[in-house]
Amino acid sequence: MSDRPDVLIVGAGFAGMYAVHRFRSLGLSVKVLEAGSDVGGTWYWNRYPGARCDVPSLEYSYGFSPQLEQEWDWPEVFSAQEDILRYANHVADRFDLRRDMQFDTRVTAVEYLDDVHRWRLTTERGETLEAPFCVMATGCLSVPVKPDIPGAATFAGEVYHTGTWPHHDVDLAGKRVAIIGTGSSGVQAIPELARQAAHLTVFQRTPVYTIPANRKRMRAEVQDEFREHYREIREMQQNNQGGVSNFRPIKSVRRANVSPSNAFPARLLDLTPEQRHATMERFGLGALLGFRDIYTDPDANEIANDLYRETVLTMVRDPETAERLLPKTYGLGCKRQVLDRDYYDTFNRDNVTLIDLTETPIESITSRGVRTTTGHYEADVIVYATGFDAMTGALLRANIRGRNGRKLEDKWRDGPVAYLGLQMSGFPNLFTVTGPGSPSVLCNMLVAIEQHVNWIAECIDYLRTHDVGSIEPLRTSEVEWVAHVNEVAEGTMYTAPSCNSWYLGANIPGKPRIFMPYVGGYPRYRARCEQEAANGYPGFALGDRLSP
Ligand code: N01
Repeated sequence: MSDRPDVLIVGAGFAGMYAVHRFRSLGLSVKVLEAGSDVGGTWYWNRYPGARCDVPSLEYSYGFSPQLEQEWDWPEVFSAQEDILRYANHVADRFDLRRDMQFDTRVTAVEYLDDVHRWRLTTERGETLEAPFCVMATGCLSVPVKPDIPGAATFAGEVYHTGTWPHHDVDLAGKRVAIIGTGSSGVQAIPELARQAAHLTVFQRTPVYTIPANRKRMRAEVQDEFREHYREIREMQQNNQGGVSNFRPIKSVRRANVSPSNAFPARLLDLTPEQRHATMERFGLGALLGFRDIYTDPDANEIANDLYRETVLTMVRDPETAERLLPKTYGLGCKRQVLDRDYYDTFNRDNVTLIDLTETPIESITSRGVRTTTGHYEADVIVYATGFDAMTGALLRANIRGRNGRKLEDKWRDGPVAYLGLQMSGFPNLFTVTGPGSPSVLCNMLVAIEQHVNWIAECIDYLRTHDVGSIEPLRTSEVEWVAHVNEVAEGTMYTAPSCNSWYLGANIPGKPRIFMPYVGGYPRYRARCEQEAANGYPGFALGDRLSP
C-alpha cells in the first residue's frame, strides 16, 4: 500500500472496490480508508434478517470483467445480503483489492491544503494521509438514523438498527421484539423477526406500498443465457433509464414451457374497471408494477392506489389491522418501491401486533419497552428500521473543507450543490461517486458506480496527460445543473406535495426539502458526462500544475 498515493478513496463498498481496480489499471497508486472491517459497504453493514436486493443479481453485478461475469454463480434471481457480500469478497480476492485498503478506519476530516494543492484526510485515530486527488465513495444510504425518542437510553434490553446489524448471531427465540419503521428495511425484516421472536410489535408511522418480490431460485439455463448475451445486456443497461437491461432469457423461458407474460397492456387506463379487478385478482399486487401510466398519470395513479388498497384488505384477516396497513396519504411512485416476502401475511400471525403511530404516537421508551399515548408495550429487543441520512449524510459527516477552509456544510446549507453529482466548485480534485444530482439511487447502483468511477478515472488520466494540476466545476455549471435536476423532478410523483421521502430529505428534521437524485434518466445523464469529457471539460475550471 502506497504511503504517498495518487488517490485517496474513502469507502470500500462496490464504488471504492471498483475504483481501486480501475485506477490501478491507469498506473495510479491508491489507498482506501474504510470504517468497516472488510469490503462490501451496504452489504457489509445491512445484515438484518431478510435483507436482500431489489434488482436482479445478474444485473446488479459488475460489468467490467467478462471473466467475472462468466465465473460467478448467483443462487437466486434476487440475492440475499449474504450472497451479495460473498460476491463482494470474491471480487476483492480475485482482483487483490485489499492490499490497498485500510479497514477499521473512519475518516473524520477531509481538508484541502491550499498551499500544496493536496487533500489531507484525518482518521478517528488521528492518523493523517495526503494525496493530490480524493474520491468519496461513501455511499448514498450509509448513515443510519435513529429518532430522538425520550428515554431511549434507559432501555435495558438489546437495541439494533437494521443498517448496523451485528456481525454475530442475534438470538431472538422466546423474546419480545419491538420494531420501529416500515420502509424497505422494516418490511424485509418484519416477516423474519416474526418467525424468530416470541412476539413482534410493529410500530408503524406511515403505511407502505409493498409488492411481493420474485423469490425464484436461479435456473442454470437462465444464468447461461445471460452469460451468452452479457455484452449486449451491458449495452442495454447503458441505454435504459434505470440502468437495467430487462433482458428476457427467451430460450430458457421456452424450454421451461412458460408463456412469456405480457398478459396486460402497458396502461392501466386502457383497461375497463372490470378488467382491472380481474387483473388484480389473477396476478395480485405485483400486477401494478406492469402499468407505466401509474407513475406518470395522476388519474392512473389514483386508480392504482385504490386497487392496491382493495387487494390488501383481502390479504389481512383482521379488518382493523388491514385498514391500518393501507397507505392513504400519498401515492404509488412517491417513494422507492418496496418489495417483500410475506409482509401482509405476517400480520395474520398470532404473535404479531401492529401499532399505528398516527393514532397513538410513541411518548417514550422505558427501561422495559415502548410507551405510546395509550399503552406500554414490553420488549426485550428494540429494532430501529428508521432509515438513513441519505445522499448527503456521509459527505457532510466527513467534515469536508475545500479551498480557503470553506466547509461543505456551509456550501450545502440550503441543499446539495454539485455538478453532475461528481464535483463541487471550491473543492478541486475532490470527486464524489453517485453524489447528489446524479441518477445514483434511481439507477441500478452497480451501473451508476461503474460509470462514475470510469469518468473520474478518465478525468484524472486526462489531467495527467495534459499536464493539468486541478479540476473543479465552474460555479455556473453547478448552479445550472442543480436547476436542471429540480426542473426534471418537478411534476413527477416523487415531488408531489403529499410525498415525504428520503429522496427529498424529508425523513431528517431540518434537512432542506430538495429532490436529490437526477430523475432525467441514466442515458441522458451519461451522455452529458461523456460530452464534458469529449470536449475537454468545458463546464469545469482546469488549474495549472504547481511547479515542483
Ligand atoms: O428507510 P426508510 P429504510 N417514529 O427511510 C420510520 C434502500 N433499501 O432503511 O415514513 C416512527 O425508507 C419511517 O416512517 P415515516 C432503499 O432504497 C433497499 O427502510 O417517516 N417511525 C419509515 O417507515 C430504501 O428506500 C432495500 O413516517 C419512524 C421507516 O422508519 C432505503 O434503503 C432494502 C421514525 C424508515 O424507512 C431506505 O430504507 C432496504 C420515528 N421517529 C433498504 N423515524 C432493498 O434493496 C422514521 N420512522 C430491497
